[in-house]
Amino acid sequence: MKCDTIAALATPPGRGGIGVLRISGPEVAKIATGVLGTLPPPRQAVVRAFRDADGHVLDTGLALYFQGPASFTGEDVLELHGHGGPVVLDLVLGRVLELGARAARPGEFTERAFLNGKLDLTQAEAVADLIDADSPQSARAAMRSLQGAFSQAVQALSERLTELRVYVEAALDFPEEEIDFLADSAVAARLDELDRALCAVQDQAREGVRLREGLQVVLCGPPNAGKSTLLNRLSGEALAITSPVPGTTRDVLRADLQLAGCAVRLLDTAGLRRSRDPVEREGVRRAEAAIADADVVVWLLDATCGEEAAVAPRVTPGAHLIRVWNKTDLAAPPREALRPEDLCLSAHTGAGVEALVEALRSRAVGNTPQTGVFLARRRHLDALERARRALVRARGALELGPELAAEELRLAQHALGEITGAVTTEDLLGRIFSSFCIGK
Ligand SMILES: Nc1nc2c(ncn2[C@@H]2O[C@H](COP(=O)(O)OP(=O)(O)O)[C@@H](O)[C@H]2O)c(=O)[nH]1
Ligand SMILES: [Mg+2]
Repeated sequence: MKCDTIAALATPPGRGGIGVLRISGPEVAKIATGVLGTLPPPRQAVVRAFRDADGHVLDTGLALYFQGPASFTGEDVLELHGHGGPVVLDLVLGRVLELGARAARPGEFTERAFLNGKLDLTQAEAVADLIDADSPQSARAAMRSLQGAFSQAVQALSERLTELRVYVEAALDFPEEEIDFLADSAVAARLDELDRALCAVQDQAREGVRLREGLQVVLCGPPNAGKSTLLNRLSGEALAITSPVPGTTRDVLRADLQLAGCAVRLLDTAGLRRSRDPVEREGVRRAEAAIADADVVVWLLDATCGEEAAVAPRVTPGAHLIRVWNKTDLAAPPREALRPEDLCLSAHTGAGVEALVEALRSRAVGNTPQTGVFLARRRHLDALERARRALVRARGALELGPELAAEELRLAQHALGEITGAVTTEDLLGRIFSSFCIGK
């Protein structure tokens, strides 16, 4: 039920010059009359006394009424700007709740704005990202998303997909005459063009995620290669347990570092090997998931063992792989396995680590986005990737028949719809809005 009235403090708790209480929903006019005596004229700031049930003045301040749908949430909204003291604000909030409002959940105002069509999902997320932005760059990128840059890019892809679907589905409806035009290279060419456009948006979104989360660097490799020792060396702290016993690390460990002012998120993972131990197997599964999400994968090999034991990590296209031989204080890497681009170091003594830091730093600097990037989230990357895979499958299906191609194109469009919220599930909305602060 979305038709009740919600209220919350929109300013942070604690003392301040002013504190703003926000109320949204069908009961706003009744509540305004109860607190202020009369309903203020819409969109005009008026000075009023805020009164309790007995008519005693709790506070005086500005009242601002927005009549739905011309408001942030699309519903009737009242803002009460009082003095910013926790007790006095609490008294006014108590009065508002007494008049029929209920306390809002985190993000509920923005959720209503989304449900009432005031914002799409990427814009709603951008509201939270703008509030959370920790650099001028990320604030600007969040603002671009909020103004709809990301939504428009996704929308444009979706429209081109629609045109293509119309074309392909026509072949379904008129099988005799139209079957040829599927084999026709025009459809294939348009699919390729769309694929390129999708890749471009994917690149921008990837940069946007990096801006939000930092460059994601995953340390992986066989058990005992020295991954945890390297994490500790790079972070300058004994974060991870290291030991000669293979399979020590099971959980993914995280260290957030700054390299030349660029945020880097370093992840240490369980060694990649087959195991019967269910806990270790789960560790390997998590390692593989981290690798799939990485911007840079550092594949660490043990110079004392050679390459035979090593399972190559499966790196996603667009990510960067750096192969590193560790324990070079004990042995030189096997000559037949050493490639010219490999790095050699000792996590134990620190020799050669600077070259790896430099490689990561140049990657992080090279990836610092320019203007024009919109802030994006992993969920967007995931949806873009699913759309892309469906397009690739559609391309392969063209020769097999329009039914298969049409279905893949439908799936691609569905994935794009998840980004802007054209297609949503309760679960997804719950996850997104619960991460907001209360009052937003
Ligand atoms: N001599 C030497 N030993 C190392 C080096 N790096 C790691 N080790 C040792 O190798 C063992 C396994 O290291 P660990 O970091 O736990 O490996 P992980 O399983 O890849 O995380 C530990 O006993 C470490 O002290 C190195 O560069 N040189
Ligand atoms: Mg380890």
